[in-house]
Amino acid sequence: MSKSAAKSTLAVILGGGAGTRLYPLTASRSKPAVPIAGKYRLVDIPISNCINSGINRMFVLTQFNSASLNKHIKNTYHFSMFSSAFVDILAAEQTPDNSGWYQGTADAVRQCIRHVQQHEADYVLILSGDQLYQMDFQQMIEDHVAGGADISIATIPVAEREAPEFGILKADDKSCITSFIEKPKKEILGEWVSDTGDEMRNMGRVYLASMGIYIFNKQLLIDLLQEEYKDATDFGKEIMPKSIEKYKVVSYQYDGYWTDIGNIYSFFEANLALTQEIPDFNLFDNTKPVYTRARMLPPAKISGTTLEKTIIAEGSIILASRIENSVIGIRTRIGHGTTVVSSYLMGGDYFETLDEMNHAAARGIPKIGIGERCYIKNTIIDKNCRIGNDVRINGGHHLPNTDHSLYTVKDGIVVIKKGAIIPDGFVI
Ligand code: ADQ
Ligand code: ADP
Repeated sequence: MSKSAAKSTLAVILGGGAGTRLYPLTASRSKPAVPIAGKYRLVDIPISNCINSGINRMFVLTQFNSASLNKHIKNTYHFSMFSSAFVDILAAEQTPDNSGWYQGTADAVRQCIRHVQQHEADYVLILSGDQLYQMDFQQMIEDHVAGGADISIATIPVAEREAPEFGILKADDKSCITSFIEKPKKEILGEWVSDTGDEMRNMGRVYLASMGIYIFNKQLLIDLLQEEYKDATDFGKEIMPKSIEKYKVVSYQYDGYWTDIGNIYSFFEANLALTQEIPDFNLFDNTKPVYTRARMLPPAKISGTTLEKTIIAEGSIILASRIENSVIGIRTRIGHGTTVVSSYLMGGDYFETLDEMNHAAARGIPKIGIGERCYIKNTIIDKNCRIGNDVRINGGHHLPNTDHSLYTVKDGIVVIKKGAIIPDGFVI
């Protein structure tokens, strides 16, 4: 039964709304294409979870189909011509009379529902595109089917500090959801405490939060979006609170590692957390690989560098003095005498040739990568940046939020914009 339930499921990955929370990383690419963990893209996480759960038909909904997203999906996920597997990007068609696209998650799924309709399936799994986790959806689908649910919501116990950022719900002893509130105010949280088990209670995690991961019976989803709630724009704000009154909506509690990476701060933290000795998110798990594009890059080359809790992706050439608590992405070049602390360097899309480097140098433009004797801390450096020599970027809460042409500062994290040219001696 399990295999056929997963086989009878279509996944819809919500690739991002207006994309302001991850700005400037989304200034020139769609959110699913944002690079994470040195060599992957955001969209690789939900896609890998689906593939590892036996779900191999996926739609990625995005506001715009950037060249990098298209290329990444095309070059990464090619399935056998004899299988029905696919990953299709559905980009919003913004027309002068259809400005409503940005309205929300339900609206986005409604606009692609004809594509869902065309495929044979009993269930639709709806996923967010900006979360880091490794979850077996097969188990969730099995429970959904066995329990005769109309809708299932994956839930996770969270603490008081985080609860106002999520949909919070209560369920009865059969896991049927009895009440749901989207992003409750701190003052009313008291009414929303659940019995999440001893272990969770000891950590203060007594609120059951929606992970924004939903299973719908396919026909019900179509009916809800096209008829019953045809004006609803959001799952969390409208469809879920309304549906629990009429349908069997079930909570599927998940206790593994799961984190939202939808804003610069959480994105930064989740990347750096990968450098811990035993990270919560395990890239080294044989049974749940994270897939990405196979690039055929040379191994990283490192000389004279002291490395502490650092991930270095392939194709990098590192001469730095010291790197700690950092993620160094593909094709990163770092010059002599440079120190990098608590930073995520996304790396480069290509290697510059010697001719190109000399040509740039003649015009006073630094090479792609980080120059010599720099100090970089609490910083994200987007792809293809050219950081000169003796540059000092010292991120931290002492810096106010700003948006400069070369970088932004958000919550103490400096983000150097894609392709930025930072001249010698520049200080942030
Ligand atoms: P949020 O994450 O705040 O809460 P939302 O901003 O609607 O909800 O985004 C959900 C996902 O859909 C994100 O990945 C987002 O990028 C994407 N998305 C939003 N609008 C989109 C659009 N028009 N087109 C394509 N993708 C779009 C939701 C739930 C809460 C739950 C949290 C868990 O509403 O109940 O607790 O997720 O993170
Ligand atoms: P990734 O390794 O991140 O998946 P790709 O290998 O797809 O990225 O390359 C990223 C982009 O860089 C591609 O669109 C590629 O055409 C582009 N690119 C390659 N060489 C150069 C170059 N010399 N100048 C500018 N862009 C280049």
